[in-house]
Amino acid sequence: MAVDVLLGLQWGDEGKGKIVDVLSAGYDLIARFQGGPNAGHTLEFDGKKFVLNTIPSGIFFENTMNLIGNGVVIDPITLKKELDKLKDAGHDLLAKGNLMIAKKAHLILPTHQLLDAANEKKMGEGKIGSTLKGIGPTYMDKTGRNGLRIGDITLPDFKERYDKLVHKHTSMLEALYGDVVDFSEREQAFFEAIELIKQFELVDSEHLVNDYLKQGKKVLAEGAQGAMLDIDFGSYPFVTSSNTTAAGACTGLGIAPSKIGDVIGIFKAYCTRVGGGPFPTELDNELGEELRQLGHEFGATTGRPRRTGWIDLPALKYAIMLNGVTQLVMTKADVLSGFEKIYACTHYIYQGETIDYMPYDICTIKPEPVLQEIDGWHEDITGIKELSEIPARLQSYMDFLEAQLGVPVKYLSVGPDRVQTLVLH
Ligand code: 2SA
Ligand code: GDP
Ligand code: MG
Repeated sequence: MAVDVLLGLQWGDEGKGKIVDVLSAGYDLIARFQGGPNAGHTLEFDGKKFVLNTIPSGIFFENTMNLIGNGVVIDPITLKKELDKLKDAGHDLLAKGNLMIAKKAHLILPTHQLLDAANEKKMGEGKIGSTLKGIGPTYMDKTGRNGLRIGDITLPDFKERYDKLVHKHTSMLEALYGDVVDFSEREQAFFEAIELIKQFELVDSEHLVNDYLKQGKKVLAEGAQGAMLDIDFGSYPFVTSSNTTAAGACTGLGIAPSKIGDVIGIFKAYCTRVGGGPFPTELDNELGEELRQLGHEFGATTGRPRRTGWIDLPALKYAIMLNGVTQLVMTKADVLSGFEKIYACTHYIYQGETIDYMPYDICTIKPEPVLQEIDGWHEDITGIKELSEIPARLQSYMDFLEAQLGVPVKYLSVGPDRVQTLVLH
């Protein structure tokens, strides 16, 4: 058995949460492998809507286990809020026993968030546009070999270890920024949340996942953010601090590359980005605003307006290559219904040359998109159930994309609800 990986191919928010939920019934284990509560994965079914930040999107299926993997960074306060909210909605994960947490996952401390905010403030105009959830500083402590991990919470000297790291953070904040705001309330909430986390099964995720595979069980690794936000290959430095690409599933769960099966890449029929950084096909105009309103393009975690633009094929091809994508999922095609013409960026004009790949530096030298005009479709597709109902012009848009990208579009999503999904192949 192999681990299938599902991830975003753009700048995040492609609809990963929705699609993981759709696929979950066919898997025994759903495992988040990177990122943290910067993620907002939205699921809708039976008239209800849930936004998950740290918890995997497979929790609504009776026979599916869920794992927060070692590559994830966990803010106990946010995790407790997520768990409490789910419990209020009738989904008590502790009672159900369908969530496990990797001992090697790192902890986000209240002071990591203070550092995140202070760093962003210092950068001013050139800021990353972080979600301010403490992601960057936590991964810095992980790679700097200072971090605290979930497994540490059961150690008798956890409080001393915590105090030592907090002392380091407050000294940094004082030295760099002069003062440290009071975080005693958050600290109290942190330790309360730790008590709740202790009640969950804390596991060695590498053994757990490999044992699942040995037993012939099906595992789906759930990515967060998107390929263009990858720490190594994204639009650096406007990226997140983890490997959002398929390689991150290996390190973030403890599985060998030879154990990866299908790689399911998700993209929107257009493109969005939230936060700072380059966005070659951005529509910073009325049309972009129309797309934002029609697609409800606002951050699922922060509520920030997402920037919108046309689909970017050089960026998508790059993401498909990096991830070894074997199946594509196109979401939000319904949002484009009614546009007379839509556009796809097939090439960039970069330093006077026409190129069809992602160049090294798109931050200081902006690629100009070369756009191909495509006839739009007018039909409302949100209720379609049969392949025969797909409008001809939408079908030719998908045929065009498949030809350009060289990978089949296996699923088409035509609305936010679980049932608004068509299997194409
Ligand atoms: P961070 O917080 O340090 O990881 O931010 C670094 C960059 O990564 C971007 N980022 C995201 N982009 C899209 N969606 C994300 N999740 C939320 C959502 C975002 C929100 O689902 O809508 O609510 O604003 C996400 N998380 C991180 C971020 O914007 C920075 O550009
Ligand atoms: P994720 O981070 O990739 O899980 O995506 P988000 O949840 O941040 O953002 C995707 C948004 O689009 C959510 O509000 C989803 O409910 C919604 N969504 C997902 N698929 C579709 C679709 O096919 N059509 C429409 N209209 N909305 C969708
Ligand atoms: Mg999201």
